Amino acid sequence: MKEIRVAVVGASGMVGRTFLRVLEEYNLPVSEYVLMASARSAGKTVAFFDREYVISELTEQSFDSGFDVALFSAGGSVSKQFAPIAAAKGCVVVDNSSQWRMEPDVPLVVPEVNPEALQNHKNIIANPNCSTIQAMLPLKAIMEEWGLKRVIYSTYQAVSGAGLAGYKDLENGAVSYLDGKEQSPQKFPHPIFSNCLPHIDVFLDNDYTKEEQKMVNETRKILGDDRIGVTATTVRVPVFDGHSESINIETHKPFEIEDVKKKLADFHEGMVLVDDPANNKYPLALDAAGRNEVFVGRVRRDYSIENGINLWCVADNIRKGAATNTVQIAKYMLEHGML
Ligand code: 3JM
Repeated sequence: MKEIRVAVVGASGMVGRTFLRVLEEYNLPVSEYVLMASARSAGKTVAFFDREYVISELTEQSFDSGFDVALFSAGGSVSKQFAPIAAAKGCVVVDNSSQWRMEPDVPLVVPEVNPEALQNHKNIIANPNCSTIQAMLPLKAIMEEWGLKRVIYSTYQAVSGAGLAGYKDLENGAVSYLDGKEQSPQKFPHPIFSNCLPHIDVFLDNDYTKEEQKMVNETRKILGDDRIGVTATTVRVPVFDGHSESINIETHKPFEIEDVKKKLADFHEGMVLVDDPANNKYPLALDAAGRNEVFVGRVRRDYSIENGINLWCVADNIRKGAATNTVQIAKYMLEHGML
């Protein structure tokens, strides 16, 4: 396999730091890594593989030296400005933000689910929202056998999804609360410790949050069927790492619940069935933290409708929900001669 030149854009943020850990683990054939960030973080050094790397400032000239792929996680506005510049220089951008996801010529990819979408692109590939990514594995597995009519998501999302500032609000909030003081959140609109906030990203005109709308739109695009009914309630909970989701599913065809469990267990090595309620075994955020797989369990029939399933799905939102999925896209493209 050829050796590639890789840029990491947003190397100092929560997802960017995890890019570095995942890249070390995957150890792709790379001739050179260049780490980039905004002027604020430029000049900082970070440990990566066996040495210290200096983060360089992202500018309009950053991609002139020729890169095969750039992994972006520096927010929507940076992606909006710089992804087209990199793409025009022949660099494939795999972007973590919501900026390009719903553009028709931008593939939105979970490699275990829809790698075929990578066939046609204009050098920008989008990484889906963290909450969407993890749900795609069980939904695709079920869709293959029984078809999907309707999906209802209820999420329990970690503060790491709001970056380092989200972490701080939970840490400081816990200390204040246990000291009997008022919490003074900087990132979230309300105290997050001992609380649940049914508010992630901004509110839209239809009274959904943007996070909820992303889950609806992205699910249909990735699974390639706009007729699937999808709705979501997304909630921030006082958990540091790992998103948990209750997923209620209505299939087109009847099923045996044991067949559903078997299908989920056998679908892909990227998904692990943890479903042994008699021994208190089910997916947990603390167990998923630091892991690259998606965990599913609590698989059971929804007796309120004819073909209904309930399940519980957990993943590390910064790994599979962001960094791992992005690196897996790059790896897939490299291995299939697309870079
Ligand atoms: C998850 O600053 C930004 O543009 C980031 C906002 C953001 C997004 C997004 O909309 O790209 C924060 C956390 C996401 C996401 O993955 O959709």
